[in-house]
Amino acid sequence: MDGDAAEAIVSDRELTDGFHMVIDALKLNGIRTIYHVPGIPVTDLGRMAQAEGLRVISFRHEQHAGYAAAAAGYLTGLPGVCLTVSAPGFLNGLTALAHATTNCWPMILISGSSEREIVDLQQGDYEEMDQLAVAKPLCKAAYRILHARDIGVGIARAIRTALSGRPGGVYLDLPASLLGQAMDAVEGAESLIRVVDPAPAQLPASKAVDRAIDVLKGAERPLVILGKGAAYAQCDETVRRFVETSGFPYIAMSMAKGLLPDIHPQYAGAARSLVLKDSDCVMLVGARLNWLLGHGKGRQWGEPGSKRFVHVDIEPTEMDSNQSIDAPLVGDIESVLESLLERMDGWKKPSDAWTGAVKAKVSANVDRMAPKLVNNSVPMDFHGALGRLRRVIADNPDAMLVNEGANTLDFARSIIDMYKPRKRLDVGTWGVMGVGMGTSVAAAVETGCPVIAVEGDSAFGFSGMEVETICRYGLPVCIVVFNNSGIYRGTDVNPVGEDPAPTVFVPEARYDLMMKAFGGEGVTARSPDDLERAVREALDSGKPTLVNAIIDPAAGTESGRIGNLNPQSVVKKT
Ligand code: ADP
Ligand code: TPW
Ligand code: MG
Repeated sequence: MDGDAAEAIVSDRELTDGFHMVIDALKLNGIRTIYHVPGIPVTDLGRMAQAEGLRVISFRHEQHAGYAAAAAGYLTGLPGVCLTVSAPGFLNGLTALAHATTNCWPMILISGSSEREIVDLQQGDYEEMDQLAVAKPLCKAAYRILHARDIGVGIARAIRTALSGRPGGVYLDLPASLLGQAMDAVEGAESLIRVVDPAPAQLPASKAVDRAIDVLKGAERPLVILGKGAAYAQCDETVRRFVETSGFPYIAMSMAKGLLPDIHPQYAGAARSLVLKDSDCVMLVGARLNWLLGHGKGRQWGEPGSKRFVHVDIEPTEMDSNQSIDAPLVGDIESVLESLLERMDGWKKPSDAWTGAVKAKVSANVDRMAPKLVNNSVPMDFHGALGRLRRVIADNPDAMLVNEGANTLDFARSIIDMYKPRKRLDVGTWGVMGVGMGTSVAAAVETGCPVIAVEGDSAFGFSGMEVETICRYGLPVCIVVFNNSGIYRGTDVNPVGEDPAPTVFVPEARYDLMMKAFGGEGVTARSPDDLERAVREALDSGKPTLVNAIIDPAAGTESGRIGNLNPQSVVKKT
């Protein structure tokens, strides 16, 4: 065939290209939303994705698009997708990818990149960077696709890697030249892969289940700790049946709150110190014995050697990471709990002596807290303000609660009861400030429920510009800024000069005006009554709202409840 004839045949055929194949591959695998910041070389990818029916949420900064994708992964059990431009945009998205991986949430950071030939010879391309190498240590896996015919495989690998086993972040590098590569449309479509069963059930070995049942039967003072892995697993009914059949008291890690309602009779959250110290057997379900649990040792855990541990996790290497595990149960939470339940007919529940002691402690602590939560003091303290938000959530159990800050986080976690699974989204395993607005956007977009974002004023500042994103998409997000004019407190003074102390902000800053600037509602609340009214109005209206809640600048404590982690100087203060 001469050249002209071949060309005629080719041009008669329908062509596709890298842009469209990426979009088709994502859609084929159920991805519906892309969190994004446009620019070279992915501007058209975002536009075309929107034109092809994907929801494209365009942010002001990639970090927040990334946090949105991370939260979307946690909420949906499908990888959240963030799309960024090369080098600086990629780097801005990377913190979120590492955050997703640290939290065991599925996410894919897709970034455009410069030309390989130029990058590899370091010849100074536009936004040149060896992004694959940079991403590798910060995620589960990093892949690069060089040819349009490999897009199907590349996206399939990214999805399966993000979802299977312990979920996590995946980096997918798309050089600019890939996107424009042409391919026969039929061959292109045939090369795409729909990932079948991306998170396969992983059954525990029968011996491991027997061993765990023996340990649990031998326990006199058992305790279950539910972690966010149990919430992520979306087997809520199985978790409930296991907890209720066992009769064990349980506590919930921050984001597992509401997996069973926090008002459940077996919930021992208000007796946390007692159950950690006095239990003789602790069963961890999708929770790691990391810093958040004091590594399973130290005073809060009672006498060394006083406990046996049963650990349910999909990741085998998590076992014994901090404490010797007597009964490792490696598998997915649903399969593991179902296997246990099969052996629990006629289960003998723990003694009244234990469950009664726990309940007594819970009610004593709840009673002690109650009066603090109904105060209407001005200036507001954390208890007065959060007591009202607690009531609002009780009346609106479907609302999503986003929460970050130090005191604002720690108090809200213990004061605000959650009633339904996966409603509480916060700073996660790293304690990252700045997740607030990205997470709020994802919470609204992925669930369609109203969002209340309870934000320290410092925490809010990390992502404050995204209020424009919230207004632009008209999302039902009510941000409550706990404005104590600083990080932890607003009272520090510089002992030697004119500059403000490093932890304080402009006093009583008008965060409410930021929301007004973009067409949303902005309100200042000085009393708990004002605050409650403003948040209820925001929920009723569904309009983007920012409530600037003025909190006593002296009310907080250093680092909230983790001040003990601050290193201490040995030099005496002058
Ligand atoms: P928390 O901070 O709430 O204590 P972590 O993030 O420390 O929770 O722990 C979550 C754990 O859940 C991780 O170790 C992860 O491997 C595990 N996990 C996630 N999904 C599943 C699942 N489907 N089945 C079993 N374990 C899971
Ligand atoms: C990405 C360090 C932990 S908590 C916090 C900072 C800066 C802010 C606390 O002040 P806020 O809350 O939000 O006003 P409150 O109620 O106590 O006054 N950078 C990142 N992550 C973390 N964790 C920090 C800095 C930090
Ligand atoms: Mg503050």
